[in-house]
Amino acid sequence: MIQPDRIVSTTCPYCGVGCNLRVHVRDNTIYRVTSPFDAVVNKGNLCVKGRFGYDFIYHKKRITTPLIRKVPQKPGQRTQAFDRSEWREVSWDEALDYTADRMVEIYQRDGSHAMAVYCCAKATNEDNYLLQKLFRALFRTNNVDHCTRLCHAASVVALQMAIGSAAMSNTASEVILSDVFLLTGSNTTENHPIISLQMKAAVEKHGAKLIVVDPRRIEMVNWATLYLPMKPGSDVPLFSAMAHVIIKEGLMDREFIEQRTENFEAFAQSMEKFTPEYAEQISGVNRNLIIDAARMYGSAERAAIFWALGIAESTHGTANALSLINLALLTGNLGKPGTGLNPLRGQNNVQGASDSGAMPWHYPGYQEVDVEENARRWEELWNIEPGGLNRERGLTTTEILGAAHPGGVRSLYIMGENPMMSEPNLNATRKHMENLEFIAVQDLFINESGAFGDVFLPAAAAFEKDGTFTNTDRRVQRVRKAVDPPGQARPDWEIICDLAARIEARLGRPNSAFWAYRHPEEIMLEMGRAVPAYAGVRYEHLEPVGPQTPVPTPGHPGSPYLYADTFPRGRAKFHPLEYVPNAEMPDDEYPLVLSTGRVLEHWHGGTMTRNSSLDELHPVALLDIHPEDAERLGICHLDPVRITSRRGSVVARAKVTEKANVGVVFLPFHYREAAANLLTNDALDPQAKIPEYKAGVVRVTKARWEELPTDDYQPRGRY
Ligand SMILES: Nc1nc2c(c(=O)[nH]1)N[C@H]1C(S)=C(S)[C@@H](COP(=O)(O)OP(=O)(O)OC[C@H]3O[C@@H](n4cnc5c(=O)[nH]c(N)nc54)[C@H](O)[C@@H]3O)O[C@H]1N2
Ligand SMILES: Nc1nc2c(c(=O)[nH]1)N[C@H]1C(S)=C(S)[C@@H](COP(=O)(O)OP(=O)(O)OC[C@H]3O[C@@H](n4cnc5c(=O)[nH]c(N)nc54)[C@H](O)[C@@H]3O)O[C@H]1N2
Ligand code: SF4
Ligand SMILES: [Mo]
Repeated sequence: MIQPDRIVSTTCPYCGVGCNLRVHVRDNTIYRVTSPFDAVVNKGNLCVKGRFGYDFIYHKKRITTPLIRKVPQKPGQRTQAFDRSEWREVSWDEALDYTADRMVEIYQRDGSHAMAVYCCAKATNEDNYLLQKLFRALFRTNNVDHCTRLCHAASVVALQMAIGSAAMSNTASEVILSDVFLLTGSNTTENHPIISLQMKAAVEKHGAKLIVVDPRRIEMVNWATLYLPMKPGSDVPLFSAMAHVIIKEGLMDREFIEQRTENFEAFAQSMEKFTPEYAEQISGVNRNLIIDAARMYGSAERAAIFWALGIAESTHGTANALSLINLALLTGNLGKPGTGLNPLRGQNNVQGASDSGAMPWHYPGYQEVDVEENARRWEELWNIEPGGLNRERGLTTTEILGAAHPGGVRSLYIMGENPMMSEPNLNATRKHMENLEFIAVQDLFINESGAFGDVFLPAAAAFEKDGTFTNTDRRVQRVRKAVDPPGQARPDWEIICDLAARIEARLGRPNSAFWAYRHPEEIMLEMGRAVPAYAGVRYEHLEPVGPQTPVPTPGHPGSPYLYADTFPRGRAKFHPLEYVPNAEMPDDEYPLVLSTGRVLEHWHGGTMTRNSSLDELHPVALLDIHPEDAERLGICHLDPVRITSRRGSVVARAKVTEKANVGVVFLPFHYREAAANLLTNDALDPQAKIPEYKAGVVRVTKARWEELPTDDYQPRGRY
């Protein structure tokens, strides 16, 4: 057996569970990843990504020197350059000078509204804090956002409206204390694998009852007492019908409602119409199942709700999330262990990037940008003249690209995101990218978006730098450098500091804000000075277990569950609801609903996992389709199929499976050669601005074998 030179403790760079890793290093090379049995988050368990998915850092396509495009790009005529021969290798000085020159030129000509940045939920809290600081303090813009907009934005907006805070209220592992838990819109086994183990243990070892509500027969259904196979987009009527039953049968917690909530009467009145019969018509779920679910959840001593994107990624995502929040308020299932409202956050550091201010309407700590007192607080901390910071809410991820035209956004800085795979309606996204005047990219690889860039700044991966991630249950955990970055790649925070100093010099305000950090810990301390939830975070207290925010003072043990006595907004608020159908409903031309999402082995646009050994396990795009639908269309297992929506068309292979329900097909969005987002609808939820990824309509037809994407080969993995 290889003897390691060192074993480094760090945090998994993939999902929001935040598993604790031990990285085994020999000769400055990672050769193995394990996890200790006493790891607080994951008890030594890892999924295939944490265990084997680290080798993307060694892939031959990794970029390790700064690059500038050889042919200067013009707005309206930009092209993608994946091949390194289309780029010139340059020094860091040249790359950073060039980036600063181009951005300052655009800013001085067009003003702050021409500038925008995508932050990165893969990068650390410290990286994100600095990048939003750069754009707010130097370019005076709030056009700062990240993938949270495409993710749980609706959950965040709904929780802010009802409670005043958006994070998970409880700790995922507390599920073993629940008598009943409701799981909806979350394919937990594939997307939060270690939390799914805790859920299975809750059922098997602790006798908890599980209610699954999902349009796909996901694996967790095997552990469920009740499974409600709903039609996509019918959440509001279904969960409101549960509320209807709970009210009618007197199962609500009157004391909790009276003492801790408001607006109950208006809410109860709006629930009148949501009878189980009405909900059955819309959701396709038998009324008796809805009544059983209501009784089960409503009469439990401790009941928790877990949800993910099936709720949020909808044109009525905010209402969907409110329908779940209403249920918890109605039954007083908040403020105790084993209860709560738990949106399972996706990226390793999406909670942290949001906390760190990578959002257009908020400074770090969810402080609204249009509140004078907040702006003054940050002006003081960042040494900016009074009135200097922009008081207007910025544009969101999707709005930034929509504004890519003369007079709108001209310069986009992308740190670790891939809109050309992750945004809806990619044919439209492509036009927006083409129309930008300047694009700077800070990533590990030239991904589909980076290929549009003018300049590429090679970043160090999580295994190559220090910092912190905040996981889905608000735990602040250390990220530690295990190996040196390859070539000239540098940690994100260092790149941002060097760039900021150059921009300041060009703007004639040298050293206006502070950029000379020696270690990420100094960045965290600065953020803690103005963000109460992080005020007590000290690197030395993150050993061996990081505390859960809020951590108001140094040495504070952290907060496993929230709202024991009060809610951030005082009383929690019930919201009356109406049913609104999806933006597109099936018709003769497009008879099937297309749901999109993930598989266990891959990550989003695939930049990391498809450049790792994980790709062998699931190498091609498969469209899940129910046997009845397949038979009707004359499609056999693994046949090539063409999937067509109003926006585009792709060819993939069919996976005939009862995991799909009749009328709903499912395509993962990981595969560039069959990009699901060429098909998806870019209609947005009016409040949260999140797109309808889970419910476009499509037509599926048999395709010819030669229509399969050229790099398709016989699937030999799990299928
Ligand atoms: N392997 C892997 N894991 C990941 C990721 C990854 O790319 N790969 N990404 C991470 C990220 S960023 C995120 S945000 C999470 C996402 O985690 P999930 O939300 O679990 O991911 P999806 O695959 O999008 O699954 C959405 C679920 O919602 C269901 N659904 C679809 N439509 C509806 C509806 O109308 N109502 C309801 N109630 N349910 C519906 C789907 O059937 C599916 O079970 O995963 C994280 N974990
Ligand atoms: N159809 C459909 N589309 C979706 C969704 C869906 O369910 N269906 N889900 C949406 C959701 S929930 C999300 S979160 C988005 C995700 O969308 P994105 O955030 O755009 O996708 P990722 O592929 O995770 O992009 C991460 C990038 O960061 C780079 N990276 C990794 N580590 C680092 C680092 O330390 N530093 C730097 N600088 N870069 C790094 C990776 O190489 C990669 O290029 O997709 C959304 N799009
Ligand atoms: S469950 Fe998430 S955090 Fe844990 S090993 Fe898998 S990807 Fe990493
Ligand atoms: Mo996400």
